[in-house]
Amino acid sequence: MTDDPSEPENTKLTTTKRKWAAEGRFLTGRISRPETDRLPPGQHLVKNWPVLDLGQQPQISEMQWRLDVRGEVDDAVTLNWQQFLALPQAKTMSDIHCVTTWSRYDNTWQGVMVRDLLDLVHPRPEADAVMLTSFDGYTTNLLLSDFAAEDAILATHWEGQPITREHGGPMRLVLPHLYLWKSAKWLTRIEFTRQDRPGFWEKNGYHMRGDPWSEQRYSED
Ligand SMILES: Nc1nc2c(c(=O)[nH]1)N[C@H]1C(S)=C(S)[C@@H](COP(=O)(O)O)O[C@H]1N2
Ligand SMILES: [Mo]
Repeated sequence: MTDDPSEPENTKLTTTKRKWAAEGRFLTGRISRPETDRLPPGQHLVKNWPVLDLGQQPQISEMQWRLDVRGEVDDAVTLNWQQFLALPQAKTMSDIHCVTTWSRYDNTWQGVMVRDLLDLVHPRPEADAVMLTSFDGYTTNLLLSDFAAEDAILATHWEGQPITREHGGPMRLVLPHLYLWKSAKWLTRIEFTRQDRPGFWEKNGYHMRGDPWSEQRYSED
């Protein structure tokens, strides 16, 4: 199932979001910075936590679960659930910002810091980017410099409880400084690459980087 994840199907949401990208929906033209502006431009706060995905929410048992870390690293590894939980455990608190304009403050997370995973696999100097692949076939790309952010966490818990299946459990990435589409749910493969190549939404009109404070919602062309 995870060896050759097929491209997710066209869905109503995909079509709508492609249309938004084409129209430049939600762009305010303002630029703000996290130090001065906690809430990025064009965002509003929510108290609940909306669910957004391509409509397939895979159910992965602890037996089936694998995290495959490969590509431009010295020590490629495939971890099972027990091995993943044996990595150093950490807790963080962060805000999340979705490109569909909602933000949610002060989420508490528990899991493995991305930096601890990097210490384990030793990315090579040639590694510039990562491609993330999930159990539902979703892909998204990141520059290694973004993936290696201090607060990036491979999260298993939210607010002290295991992350639910709809929010990407048993494990998802949380990368607070970029729009939430970069935070792959049901993550199963991290491939280190020399070149930054577009993932699913990035091929569908969304920005390669996705910085909320400079409203990098859509690709330039
Ligand atoms: N595997 C996977 N991860 C995904 C997605 C998806 O469809 N599949 N959708 C992305 C998008 S577009 C958003 S906005 C967030 C939503 O996360 P949430 O449902 O926990 O709010 O997940 C991101 N991660
Ligand atoms: Mo999204």
